[in-house]
Amino acid sequence: MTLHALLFDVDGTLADTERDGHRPAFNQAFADAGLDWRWDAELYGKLLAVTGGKERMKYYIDHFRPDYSKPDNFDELVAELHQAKTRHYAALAARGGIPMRPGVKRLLAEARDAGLRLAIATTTTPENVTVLLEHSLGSGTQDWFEVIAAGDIVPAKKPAPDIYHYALEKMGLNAADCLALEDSENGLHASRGAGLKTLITVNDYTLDHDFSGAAVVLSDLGEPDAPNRLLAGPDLGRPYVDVAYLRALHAN
Ligand code: XBP
Ligand code: MG
Repeated sequence: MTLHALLFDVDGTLADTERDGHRPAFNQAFADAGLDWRWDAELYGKLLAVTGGKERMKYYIDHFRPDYSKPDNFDELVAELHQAKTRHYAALAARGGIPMRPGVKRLLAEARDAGLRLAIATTTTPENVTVLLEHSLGSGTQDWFEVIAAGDIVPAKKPAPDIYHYALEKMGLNAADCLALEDSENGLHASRGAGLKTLITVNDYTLDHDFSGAAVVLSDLGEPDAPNRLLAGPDLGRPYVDVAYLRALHAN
């Protein structure tokens, strides 16, 4: 079995986008609309149980705001708030305000050099991905990814496997030929649901998630001068994730 491709999640995996990216963008959209909805970092951790910004807003109202009476055009309001939120997020990302996580840029460049095919499978909105890549990974880097599968392109978001099925189908690859890189339990359910071996790098919001079924759980991808920590899974004897590590993990 040869490793042919890597499928990357975005939020929490390529960059820590949630607490200081998506969250303030939601809050700005709420404030612009004169709503008293305000998501602090702790509440946002609970809201991350639901993927997708529109879905998250509805979950918030249903579970945390019994006092709010929904207008008849609630779905429309949510869609408008989400568009405003996307504009705020894009502006923040365009200022280069959201750095890539350790090892991400190095690994992507090495994978390209090694001839591995690259794709993205995320629940976030496509514009958010392209602006993040352009400004935090580098100009033109969206072309590194042969497929950017994102947002409402599939009817069911993660933890459903649909976005991974979509990306695999577009690439004409079997799950067995690929590895997925994820940061969350919802992401792992999605990738495993599509039959993909999955490498997890945790972040503050996902440290306590249940990662059973992951091929390995790491603190981050690591760098030659900043080794990562192995949290669960096989010790492949390498202090950071490179292409040789990924091939060994895939064959394991
Ligand atoms: C990402 C998400 C998204 C983003 C916001 O999950 O849950 O909802 O928080 O995205 P994953 P939008 O990393 O598992 O893909 O507001 O653009 O929907
Ligand atoms: Mg994620």
